[in-house]
Amino acid sequence: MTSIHKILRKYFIMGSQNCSMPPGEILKEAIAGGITAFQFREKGLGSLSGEAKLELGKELRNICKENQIPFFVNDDIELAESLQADGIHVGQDDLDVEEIRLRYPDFILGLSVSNSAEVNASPLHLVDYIGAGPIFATTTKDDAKQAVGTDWIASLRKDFPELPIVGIGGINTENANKVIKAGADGVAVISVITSAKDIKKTVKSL
Ligand code: TZP
Ligand code: MG
Repeated sequence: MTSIHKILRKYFIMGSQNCSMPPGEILKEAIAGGITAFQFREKGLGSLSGEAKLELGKELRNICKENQIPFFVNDDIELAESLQADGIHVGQDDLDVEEIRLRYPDFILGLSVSNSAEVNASPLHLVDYIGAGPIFATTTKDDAKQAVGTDWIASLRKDFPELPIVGIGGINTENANKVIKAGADGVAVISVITSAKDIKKTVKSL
């Protein structure tokens, strides 16, 4: 099994609401470009629910399986279970981390944190990685909190030398390097890939 640090390197997140072409096509291109993980995040304005969400999830899950790309589901634990996901990613207001850990010991478990108060209140010993951000301003998530900058990554790295950290929010081919230099194991991105003219090239240059 690949280490979690490597999995986080180029972590692509997408739901149909982020796409102006078929999500499966985008995912295949992103895989060809070299993403190291994928998260199905069907959420927000224009997102699918019920059977349609499940069907898209199955399609994307299969693409990941065929290409040996770790597949994560955002929030929806039942969906993660029925798609036999490799992992689940939750936010501060979602499912309880302790309960997930207890019920699904084998899932790779990720938790979003947006500031130090959240970090201090989170059971970090139970999670496999944190998603820290938004690092830069983003318009992709409607309820995104205040951008924290790469200095926060550096201070997290100092406080938690061993903790797997992926930076998220407003990351593109120009600034990804700053996030890694500050100490993150990887970058998690949505729009830089979903809106790219040349997806493969964009992923390569991240
Ligand atoms: N969580 C914090 S920022 C964000 C999420 C899901 C959106 C990231 O999208 P983009 O387009 O890469 O800024
Ligand atoms: Mg959430």
